[in-house]
Amino acid sequence: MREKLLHTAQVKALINKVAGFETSEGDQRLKKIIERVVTDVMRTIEDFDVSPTEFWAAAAYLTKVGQSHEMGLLIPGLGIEHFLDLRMDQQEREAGLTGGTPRTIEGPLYIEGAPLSKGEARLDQDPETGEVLFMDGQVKDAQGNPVPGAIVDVWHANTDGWYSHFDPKQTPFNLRRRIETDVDGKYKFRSMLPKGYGVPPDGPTNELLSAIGRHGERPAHIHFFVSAPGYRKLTTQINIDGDPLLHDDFAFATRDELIPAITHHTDTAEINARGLNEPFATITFDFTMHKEAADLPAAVVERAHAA
Ligand code: MBD
Ligand code: FE
Repeated sequence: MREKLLHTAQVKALINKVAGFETSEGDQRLKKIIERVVTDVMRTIEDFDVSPTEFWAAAAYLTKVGQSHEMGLLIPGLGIEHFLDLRMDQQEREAGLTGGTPRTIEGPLYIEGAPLSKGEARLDQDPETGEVLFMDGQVKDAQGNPVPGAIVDVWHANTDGWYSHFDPKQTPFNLRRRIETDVDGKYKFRSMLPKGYGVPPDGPTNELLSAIGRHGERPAHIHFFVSAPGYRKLTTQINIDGDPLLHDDFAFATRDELIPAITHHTDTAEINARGLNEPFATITFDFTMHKEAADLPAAVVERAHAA
């Protein structure tokens, strides 16, 4: 077998210099991370006999991911955003924090500053064809007490699977609202049942997923941030039960506790009572929040949002 260059004194000395170990300047932890990442890239090149042409194709690929603003798609597609969730879950468990509504990934399509209202909201402001959804529930603490004044920040795709702000056909903040829970910790909203999202078919994320035989589709879902003073911010989603991709999400965000029952109402009297002409759906989902405490991983994840 050919000698591994990575094990030679020459390459070890190279990596040592690359990572900045020959100077006392700079951040020590970052040096170790750079050492690891550079070593792992070199190991991959060597073990898989990656040619220079292949390597430069990979560099060009990453450039394209950035230029297409698809880093936020590639990362969940590679399971890394879900892995970050699993790590936070683990750290919480180790600190004795269990139960509560599970977190799941934020995804790349949140926009700050959605209209704020008290108790209830209507999310669909643009005309759409599809099934009307009424969703309601309560924000509670770990003991089951209501949390009034919590902010339920909700966003989801339209009936074609597109998100406002990222879709020139929708008006700003369509299907995005912040709802403050009432004295009983309750929220409710009217909207339209979303369709699942698919990554841009001609983009670099889909290019890689296709090359490894995968798809870039998500089942229909609704995103939430739930926050209240003194509580740990909850980042989560619910899935729309019955979606064929429920357990085949390219972003790995589905969790069993996040698939509430959905009721499709077809009774004429019920339809009329809601002032509608077509069958509609209802979902009830309560959020259970944890009090903030010491020795827990930060519940607020700082990340850049489109604006
Ligand atoms: C989405 O709507 C989403 O939630 C994720 C995680 C990735 C792409 C689109
Ligand atoms: Fe989404």
